[in-house]
Amino acid sequence: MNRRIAIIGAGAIGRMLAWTLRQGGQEAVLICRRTEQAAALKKQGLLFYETDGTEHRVEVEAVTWDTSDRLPAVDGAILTVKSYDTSAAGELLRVRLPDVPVLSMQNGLGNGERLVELVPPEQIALGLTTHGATADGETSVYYKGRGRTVIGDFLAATTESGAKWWAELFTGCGHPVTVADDIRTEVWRKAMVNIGINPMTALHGLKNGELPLRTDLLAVSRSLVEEAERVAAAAGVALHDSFARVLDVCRTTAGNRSSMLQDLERGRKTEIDAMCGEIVRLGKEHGVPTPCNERVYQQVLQAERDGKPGDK
Ligand code: KPL
Repeated sequence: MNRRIAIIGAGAIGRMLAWTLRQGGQEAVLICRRTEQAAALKKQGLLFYETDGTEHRVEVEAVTWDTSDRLPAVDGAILTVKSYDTSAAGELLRVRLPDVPVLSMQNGLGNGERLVELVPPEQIALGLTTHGATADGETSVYYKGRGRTVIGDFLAATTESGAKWWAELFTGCGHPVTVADDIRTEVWRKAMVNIGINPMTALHGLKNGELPLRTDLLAVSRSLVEEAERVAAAAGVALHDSFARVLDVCRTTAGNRSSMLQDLERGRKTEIDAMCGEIVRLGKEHGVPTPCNERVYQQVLQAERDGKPGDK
């Protein structure tokens, strides 16, 4: 059956998912922040580049989210906005798309918790993907390599599983999805990797593979992750070996510049609030001290204000 899916956030992952849906014969409506991007997507379509450089162009619908642009009726909505825009996107869903299943494919902690303030919990699924994609200009996306996508229901014991619906939709488009029974733990596990890598690479202008070579900085990363593991345990999420996973990801993504480093280099707001910021907040709630996360959180906020990464 043909579905029409709204994708809120037309960055790399939003564009990759729009392409995937179109490939599978579904409709995609990209909801963009900026009028120029919506206009460019409407005019030129979406350009998808395979890893060998082969170019594909597909037509997509595109609208701007905070104007009076009419939103077409859709069967579901995917959030791919940065974590600091989750509440704004949730408000858009509440007002303009109140009854559809929602899938958050975002970085960091707390996205489900922000959404549930605006969208009924049984409508929410959370997802993670390790497929690589890089956005270029307003309309292009470069596919960087296959990964794995997992989706799970925000309410673990829900009877009407939105996660299964999303998994069938994507699998039918040639993008296999695993349904996770405990997506909360998966979200935490991924967030641990981001907490271990993103702030220290961003503050010191390092590629992921350079971090393990700086033992002084790596010790800070270890403290960030160990504190965060204690907070997770207090919040009922048992995690093990998070720092070993950080080292593993530094190795497998050695040439990458973390998303936080790229944000600082471009003078943009980072997702530190959904990483160290959320650890500090939850630490206070559960009575777990988080001095290292607090310090690094403030350092990244300062670097955002200064508009640049620090020195190596
Ligand atoms: O997800 C990432 C990010 O940069 O945000 C990692 C895994 C650290 C890869 O760069």
